[in-house]
Amino acid sequence: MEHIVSVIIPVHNTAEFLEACLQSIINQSYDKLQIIIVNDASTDQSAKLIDKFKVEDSRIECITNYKKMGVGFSRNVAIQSAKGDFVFFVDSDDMLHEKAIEYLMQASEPDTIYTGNTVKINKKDEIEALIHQQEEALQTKSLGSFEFFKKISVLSTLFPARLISDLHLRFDEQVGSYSELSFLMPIYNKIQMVRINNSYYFRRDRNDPISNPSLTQRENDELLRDFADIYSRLKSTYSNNQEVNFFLDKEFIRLYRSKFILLMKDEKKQKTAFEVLSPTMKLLSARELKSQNFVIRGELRAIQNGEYKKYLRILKLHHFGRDTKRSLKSMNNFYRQIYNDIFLKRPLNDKKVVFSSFLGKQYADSPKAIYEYMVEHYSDYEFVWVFNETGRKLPGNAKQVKRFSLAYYYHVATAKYWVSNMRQPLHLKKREGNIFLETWHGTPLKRLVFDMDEVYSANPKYKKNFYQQSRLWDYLIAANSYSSDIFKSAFKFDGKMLEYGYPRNDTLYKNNNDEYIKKVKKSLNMPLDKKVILYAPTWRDDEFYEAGKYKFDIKFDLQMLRENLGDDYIVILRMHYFIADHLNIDGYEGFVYNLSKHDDIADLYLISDILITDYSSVFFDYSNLRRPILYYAYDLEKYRDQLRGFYLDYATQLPGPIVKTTDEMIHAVQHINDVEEQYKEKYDEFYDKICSWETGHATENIVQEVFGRQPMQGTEEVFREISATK
Ligand code: C2G
Repeated sequence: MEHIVSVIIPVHNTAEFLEACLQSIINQSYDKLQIIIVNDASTDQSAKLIDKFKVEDSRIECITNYKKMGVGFSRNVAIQSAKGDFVFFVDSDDMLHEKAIEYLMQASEPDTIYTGNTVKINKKDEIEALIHQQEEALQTKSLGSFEFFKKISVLSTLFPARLISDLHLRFDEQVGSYSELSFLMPIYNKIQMVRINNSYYFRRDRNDPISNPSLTQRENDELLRDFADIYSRLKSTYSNNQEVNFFLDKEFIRLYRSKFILLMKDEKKQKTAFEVLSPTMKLLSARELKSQNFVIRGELRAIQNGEYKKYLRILKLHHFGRDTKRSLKSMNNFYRQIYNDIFLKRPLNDKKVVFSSFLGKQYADSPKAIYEYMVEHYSDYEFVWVFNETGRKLPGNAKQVKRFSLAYYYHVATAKYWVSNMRQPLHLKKREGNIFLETWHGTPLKRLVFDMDEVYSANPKYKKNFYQQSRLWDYLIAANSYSSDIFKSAFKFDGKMLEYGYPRNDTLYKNNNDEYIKKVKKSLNMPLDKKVILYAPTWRDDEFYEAGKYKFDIKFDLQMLRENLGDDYIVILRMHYFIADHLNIDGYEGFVYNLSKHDDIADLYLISDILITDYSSVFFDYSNLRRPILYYAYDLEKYRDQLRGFYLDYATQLPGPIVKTTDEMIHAVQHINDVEEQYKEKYDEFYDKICSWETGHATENIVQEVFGRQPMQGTEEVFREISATK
């Protein structure tokens, strides 16, 4: 007779992952399953999904907690209903390889616990690729208790039901995290463990630890509270069991050094954390204490004795030693230590502003507009520009510093104001009194941060880092109400939104005249008798060499373009600032101009007659000029449906046509008057939605709000004269 496996899945608000999880369970090749789902008072769509699966599969049973009871309680309730010969736990955001349970069931030594491989996964298609991966013959590996238990997890493991009932294995119900320790400790060193390498359990590394963190993604102070609680209780239960004691102590120190010590760096949390740590550390065995090195031993002793101040002193020394060691490894680490230890302690200069645009790559965008306005009207301020390559010709007398140089760190540490159009480096610290004006760099079409489901970019910590960085922003500029709404949800921004239009677009109102356009064209050595097509696409999240260095090649046929349009037009190619590939335009001189390295795209908007783009935010800005826009979206389905998703309906809400081939592009350009006529109504609608705040005066409104109004020139003198005559 085949054995039954009871699969236990506690669920709390995981609707976005649950379908994939349950599907992977009902698809198991080993089908003698009792599937017990415990809905722990979910408030999202989880209950609906569970019902749907229940109707489809009679092996599914559901238990509902009407109040949130936690994962320990939920698993315990399910254990009581488990009728199988084995129990297998799955978390509701994870997935199984289709043969995960079959492989474990093939191994059948009695009195042995079989466990599979746990693989961390953060994208849906990674899982899909692996899930169908078939393995050959059974591969087993004997595990020591320490090796098995140190992951403090019951996942991916087949537990004999008899073992659970004989030893009354239960999860702790008082803690949110580490409740497995109570379940696992009674079998520590009592039973043989074997890993079956063919069995795969896919553990989802959730990409949004802010909105819906998994238990392991909780904040360190919550983890410390739970660990301290369960550790203290288990130490007393197992006071006579040396092996369990040894294991618990080792775990405590491991967690202290990897997680809890970080709390001690956080001035807001260190005192409370110390108060939790101190009584708990008293339970640490002398043997474990002795095994630590001199510095750690000193720290642990101070914690045990409740000597808070002494502890902080030792810790400071510890960090100093570690930072110094690190700073000897690279110049940048050295500068960072000087930034932390010296520059951040220098007084803040209330009249210093540090500007940066596109990660130091360009003198452009809203920071440029703000700077140029301030040069004229706020002459008593000191200005610093951050560039990757300094020595540029700028108006005014801004200092230029190389990004991540010692001078850079000095100025970011001592300037009261930061003006940037992108996220600041994670390691920069905001001081009391610092004001951060985040201009951002475009009205969004593609979904951003917390509005994205999957993250395909080079950095899997995108959401977490973004959240941390955007907490430092005091002001954020939104060019239209559409952006303002999106930024609130996508960035979870709750600071001051500046709603005056984009400083970077003021030039589109001030300089949209023949004289200016001719001047720019001449400076770029362009013919004055040809019309200009500007091609400015965006980057593709999944095509990169490394973070910040993306691939791109032109997909339309330049030769065909020249043959058909060359008499009347020239073409500007303008790549996104993330693109690392160099375009080869040999042979197209005089027809194609590669201006990817040109600083400010606004001038390119002004000199062009038609914009061709894809999903870049450039068309929002360009629409201020009311000139025609074509959308060359050769990979629309992939980009929209898989990589990003959009805020607008791409097929119906754009102010111009989608062209997918070179032929269609040429045809649209040749009939551009018809295109304009055809899209007139949509364009007007779009213009009203996107450009209604733009007056050409966004910069001055924003500068006055952030930096305060400057006294009118001459006012002080007049005032002084009046006072003197009184
Ligand atoms: N840009 C440019 N040249 C391009 C593409 C973009 O100079 N070929 C500049 C434009 O100023 C544009 C900005 O970079 O508005 C942002 O580029 P996007 O293509 O929109 O992409 P991204 O950097 O991902 O920003 O809310 C906007 C989004 O964040 C998009």
